[in-house]
Amino acid sequence: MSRVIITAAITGAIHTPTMTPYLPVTPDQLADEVYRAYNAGAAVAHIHVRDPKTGQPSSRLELFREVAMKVKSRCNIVLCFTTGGGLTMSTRERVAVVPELQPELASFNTGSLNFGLFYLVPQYEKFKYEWEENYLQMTEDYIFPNTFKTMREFCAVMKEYGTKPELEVYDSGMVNNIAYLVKAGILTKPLYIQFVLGILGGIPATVRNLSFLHESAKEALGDNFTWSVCAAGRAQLAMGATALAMGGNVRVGLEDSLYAGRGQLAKNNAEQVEKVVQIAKVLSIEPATAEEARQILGLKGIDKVNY
Ligand code: KMH
Ligand code: ZN
Repeated sequence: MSRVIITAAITGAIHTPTMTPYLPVTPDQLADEVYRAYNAGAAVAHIHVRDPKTGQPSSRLELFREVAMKVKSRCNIVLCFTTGGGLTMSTRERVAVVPELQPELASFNTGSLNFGLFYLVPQYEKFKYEWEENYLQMTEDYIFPNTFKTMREFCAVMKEYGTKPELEVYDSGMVNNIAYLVKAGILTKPLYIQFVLGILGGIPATVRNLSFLHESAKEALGDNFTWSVCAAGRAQLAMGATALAMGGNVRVGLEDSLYAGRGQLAKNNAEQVEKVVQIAKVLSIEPATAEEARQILGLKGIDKVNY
C-alpha cells in the first residue's frame, strides 16, 4: 500500500480574521486545530503563530513554544515551523524559532518573490482589526526576501540543529536555486520539496504547471527527492488530488484556503484533511502516520527537539 504524507498548514500569515470566523489564533486554538487534523489523518502540522488578541502574524517565541508543548502533550505529530513568518518580519526574526525549538522540520523559502495579497482588499467592506487592511494592501509594493545570503544563513542554522528544511518552491527558477545550494554544498540531499502554487507573484495552480515543476525538479536534482504540493485558494484540493495521482504528498489547511467546498467556509483544518484522506483511499493510498512520515523524510525524531 502506498502512503501519503498529509500536512495541515494550520493558520499561516496570509489570511486575516475578517475573512473567516474559523481562523485559529490563540495557542490553545492552534493546538486544538493541530490535534483535530492529526486525528483526521495529518502526519505533519505546519505552524505559524498570531497575536492572541488581534490575530496579527507574530514571531514571538513564547507563542511558538506554547503551541509546540501543548501539541506534544497530546500527540506525536511532526511539527514543521515556519521560517517564512509574516510579511513584515525581518529574516532574523523569521529564523529564530529554529535554535529556540530545534524542531524536526522547518519551512525554507527557496527564493524571493512578489507576494501579492492586496487584490483581496476590495472583497471586504470593513475589517475587524486595524492592522488587516494595511497588511494586505502593502503587498502591492512588497518582495518576500529570500536572497542567496539569507538562504545560506538559514541552511547553516538548520544544519546546526538537525532541522530538515522543507523547501518551498513558488516558481520554476527556485528549482535552480535549490540545485545551486546543493552544488555549493550548502544544502544536503535527500531533499524535501513543497511546491506552492497559486500565489500572486508565483506560478499559477494548474495541472500543467505542477507537472512542469516536478519534471524541472527531476531534471535539476535527480529523482531522489520527496515532494508535496499545496495551492492557494480554490485550486487547493484539485492540486492535492493531482499530487496523489502523481505519487506526491499533499498539504492542505487554512493557511492556503479557507474553503472546504464551493462557497463553503471550512470550519476547521480537519475538514480539509478528511477530504484528502477520502480521495487517497479511493486511490488505494493510505495516510502516513507521523512515525512513517519521520522515516520517509529522514527526520531526527521527536526525542531530539527542544520543546
Ligand atoms: N508567510 C508567507 C510569506 C512559510 O511558512 O515558510 C509565506 C509562508 C511560507 O507562509
Ligand atoms: Zn507557512
